Amino acid sequence: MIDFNLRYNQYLATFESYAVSYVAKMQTKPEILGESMRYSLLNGGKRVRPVLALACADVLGVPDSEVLPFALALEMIHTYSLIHDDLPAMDNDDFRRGKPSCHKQFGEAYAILAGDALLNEAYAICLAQCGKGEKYIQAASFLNECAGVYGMIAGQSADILFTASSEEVTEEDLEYIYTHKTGKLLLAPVAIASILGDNQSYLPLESFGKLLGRLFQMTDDILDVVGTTAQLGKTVGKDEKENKLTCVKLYGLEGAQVRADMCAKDCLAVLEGVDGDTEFLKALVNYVLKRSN
Ligand code: GRG
Repeated sequence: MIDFNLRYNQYLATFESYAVSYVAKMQTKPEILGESMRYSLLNGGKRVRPVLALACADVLGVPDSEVLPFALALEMIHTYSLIHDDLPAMDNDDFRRGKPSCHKQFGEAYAILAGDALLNEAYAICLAQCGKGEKYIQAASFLNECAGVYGMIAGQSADILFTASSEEVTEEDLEYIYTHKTGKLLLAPVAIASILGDNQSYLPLESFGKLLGRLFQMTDDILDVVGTTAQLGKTVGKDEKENKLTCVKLYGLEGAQVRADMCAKDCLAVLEGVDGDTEFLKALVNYVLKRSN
């Protein structure tokens, strides 16, 4: 039996040292640009997406060195989205990962620029991989699709549109937000690992990534109700206050919890179709289901 925490921390340490050494080499003028990027990127997130990328790569026998650049690009995109989401014009949160959010630390203008710069740097990292061959181009394109107009940004736009909407909201609307806002960036690490592994187990891994993204957002919605600011490092209870479309709003707390349990079971079931040792991924499903931050 694997020691889940030990393995998670090993993947995390591998990613962290790669990310730290990459950003240490960045020389920006003015310095505050690099400082604000590093502040948010190296600010102690859970690193679920890079851990997923490394874990899926392990299952498929893809070396860390192949997947790490994409994992870093992905985490940079995730970080930019959090910086922009925290801005007053969006979700307006003063705290992120237990610390002042980027705009509270550096001001709104620098926070916008730190987000923009992280997004650009993410694609610079991907472009540098593309010369290695077709599958690297495919991996970079996949990430771009997940993050962009037909991915996370579409999901965030829908989330804003449905917040405090006087229109009747449906299960389909919620599904759209889940799939795009959160789901795409959790699908990306899983699918990219498979692409880099010459599409091994692509279909079951794709289903796994989609279901895990759904589960992740369900537990996020639930934690906004049952979690504490100290645990989560951000303000809680905002979804209800702002009348956001969440699974708790649609199904009630108990209904949301039952659906999260069902979704976790579906994640485990699709992993049966993956060739290789998926014990860590199964334990990761349980971690996402039971997470407290
Ligand atoms: C601004 C284009 C744009 C998009 C913003 C990320 C996002 C989209 C909104 C933030 C709010 C939210 C609930 C997003 C869903 C994804 C999510 C659960 C993000 C938090 O991810 P974690 O828990 O954060 O992995 P850490 O801090 O651990 O990295």
